[in-house]
Amino acid sequence: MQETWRWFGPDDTVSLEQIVQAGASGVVTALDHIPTGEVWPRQDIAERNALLFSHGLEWSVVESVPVHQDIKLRKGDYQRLIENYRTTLKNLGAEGVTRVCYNFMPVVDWTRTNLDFELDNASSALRFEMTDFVAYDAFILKREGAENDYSDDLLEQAKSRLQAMSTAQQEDLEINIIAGLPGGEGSWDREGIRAAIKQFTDLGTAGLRANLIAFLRDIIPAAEEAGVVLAIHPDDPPFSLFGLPRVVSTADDARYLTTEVDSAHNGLTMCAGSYGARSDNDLVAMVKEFGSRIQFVHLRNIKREADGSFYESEHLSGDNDIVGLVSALLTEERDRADNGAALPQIPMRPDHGHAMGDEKNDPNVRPGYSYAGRMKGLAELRGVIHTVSALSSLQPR
Ligand code: DNO
Repeated sequence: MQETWRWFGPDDTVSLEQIVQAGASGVVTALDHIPTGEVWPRQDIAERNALLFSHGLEWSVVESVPVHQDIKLRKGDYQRLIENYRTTLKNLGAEGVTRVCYNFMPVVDWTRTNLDFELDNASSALRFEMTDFVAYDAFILKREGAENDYSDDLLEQAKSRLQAMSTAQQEDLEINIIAGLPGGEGSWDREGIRAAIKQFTDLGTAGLRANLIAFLRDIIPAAEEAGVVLAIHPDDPPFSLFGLPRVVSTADDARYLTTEVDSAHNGLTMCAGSYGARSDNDLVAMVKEFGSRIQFVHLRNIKREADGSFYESEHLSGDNDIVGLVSALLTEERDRADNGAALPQIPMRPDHGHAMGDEKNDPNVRPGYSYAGRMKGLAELRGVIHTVSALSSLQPR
């Protein structure tokens, strides 16, 4: 696997020199200064590329070229926005940047309720706690119909949780949920998010799924022509939030979108932490099934709880079978090499890391994107990759 590192551009707290020191050879980055929906000019792409290249790094994956909400709704100016998306893919391909991650989550990108969940070893992790989320949705945002989406027990627990929170804690919870996490697409106020949610709940699951397939039919031919592969990122968390439809949460979802638009350029991101937040997603089986369609990997672990809550554990210590997953991915790479693929390696990045040491209380460090925490994760994962490769090369084919 190619070791890569997510970089948020020149104002990231982690420098390109540090990425090189961590041992990664590729960078995962995006042109976040370009508003969602606008074309990424070739010049801007070339500049970012040259900057990485001057450090001996490769721009392995774009994460993300965000998909405008109007494309997800297929309303308003969506045709122009799709044309822009095609042009961006063309420009990326022309500059030699050939892998693009994106998602089709409505309204909110990845979502957590607690960005500073203290672990036993005093480092801090990201956490999604169902009771807190419901407290926000039903009693702070007061979304219409929220009470119908949760059990009476959960609503009771959420009410007591809310009563136990100070005003400052309630404000923090709101910021964590609707103000947007790194790599997301900006933030909402209460009125704005209520209106956006309504549009998508009116559209419903079938409608959103149809819009995803239509979008893929619109852009995959352009990706093929540009020599770019797309890798859709799953919903994080992989279940409905705010009663919103979700269409990239399960193996069934991935199967549907890869078969409906059956092109090698219509690929998947295997985000272990997102798919793995559901116990009914068998990650190893998914790698075996989707094989050559997996174009990008996020390696991360989580500890699940019965009500859907989870926190991000150390890379090797949660509920996901990381050794099994790595082993399945290495087998997939070997198959690609056997089939003559020019670039059999799949880019992976250590996804998220704990905040520890000096970074723990540094407000400039992006939640989940510390240097030390990710480096610890990368080092552990590198050990697994190395060991599994060494042992499996001893096995007869
Ligand atoms: C979180 C990330 C997400 C992801 C986007 C992909 O750390 O996995 O921000 O980049 O959802 O479009």
